[in-house]
Amino acid sequence: MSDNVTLSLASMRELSESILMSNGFNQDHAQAITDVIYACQQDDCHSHGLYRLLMCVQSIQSGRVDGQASPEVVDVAPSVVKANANSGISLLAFNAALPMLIEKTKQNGIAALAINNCYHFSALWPEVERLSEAGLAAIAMVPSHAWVAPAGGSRGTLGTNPFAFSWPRQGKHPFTFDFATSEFARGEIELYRRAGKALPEGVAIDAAGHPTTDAEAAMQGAMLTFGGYKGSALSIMIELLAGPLIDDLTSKESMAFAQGKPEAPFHGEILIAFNPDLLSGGHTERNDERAERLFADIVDQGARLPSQRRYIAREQNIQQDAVSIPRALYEDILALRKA
Ligand code: NDP
Ligand code: PYC
Repeated sequence: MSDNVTLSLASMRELSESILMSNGFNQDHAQAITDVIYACQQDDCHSHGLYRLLMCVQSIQSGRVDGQASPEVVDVAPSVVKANANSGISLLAFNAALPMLIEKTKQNGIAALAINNCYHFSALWPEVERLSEAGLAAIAMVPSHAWVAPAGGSRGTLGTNPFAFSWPRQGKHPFTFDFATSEFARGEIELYRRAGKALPEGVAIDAAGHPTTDAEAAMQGAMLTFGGYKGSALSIMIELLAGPLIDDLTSKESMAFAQGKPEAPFHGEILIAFNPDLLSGGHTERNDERAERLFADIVDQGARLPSQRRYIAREQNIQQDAVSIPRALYEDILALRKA
């Protein structure tokens, strides 16, 4: 028997929605969550694809995530939208606020969306990619849980704090990147632990503060930021912009709020969108060409653009109408289905 299971794209969607709904998410939440899990799995982003069904179900089973929550969107100012997720998973709040964020950005050149009171488990690239599909550049940031030591420190204070950026391109997929500011995302370490694989050096320290390549010891100890003090400073910026700036929790506060329960982190999210047309004074065409020359210069020397791997995986998986996941994960997911 193969160690992997192959699913058609339609059966992946059906599996995700049915697992979520059988555990108490209403159809709107199940669809919003599935859209992002599906997009990640389709692009072979394994740490935030079907694997995340485990976290979503654990979160609702812990009794605090509201699977029926209706988000409220508030028009705060010409360039500011706030969305209260009301203790639901963040994604429905994002979907509800997206049209207003796009509209404000188109009118004013720049606009921000603060999502508050959300449980957050997802990759950020699907969100910034949607803003670029509307012709905008965008960034997005969230804290998580205090698993990551600041550079020079020895205990978790910062989250894995992802940062995503997207730039629209005429007739092409956007230029998008999205990464944790820790050397590895937590989800990636969990996948190493599940596979019984050693981590590379420089990813984590154990509970005694010693470097470790053992995924379990890393989870008991602290993860490290990427790029030493530089990643550490970016991570602190994300704590501030997606925490106190928008009246929401830091990673440390979010971890305390969870009280040790295996839930998705509870906090806020900030997105900022930019309208190239207004900011370039109406000269988007010539500036798009300059951006394309920049991308071409990178690719010409054999380097790859972020998301290039993802777009290739997307094309292949759509063509084959199939994604592949480890059998052990598939069985864990099936075990989540409630009668
Ligand atoms: P990765 O290290 O896998 O990849 C990060 C980015 O770098 C991707 O855009 C990737 O493009 C690009 N990239 C990778 N290798 C290269 C290369 N050689 N040249 C150019 N670009 C490259 O990401 P992480 O593991 O840090 O994060 C994975 C996901 O986890 C993210 O989507 C993030 O949002 C999510 N996350 C979510 C959190 C949350 O709290 N919600 C917390 C932390 C992470 P490509 O995809 O094409 O390889
Ligand atoms: O992979 O670090 C992570 C993560 C935290 C919350 C969701 N994903």
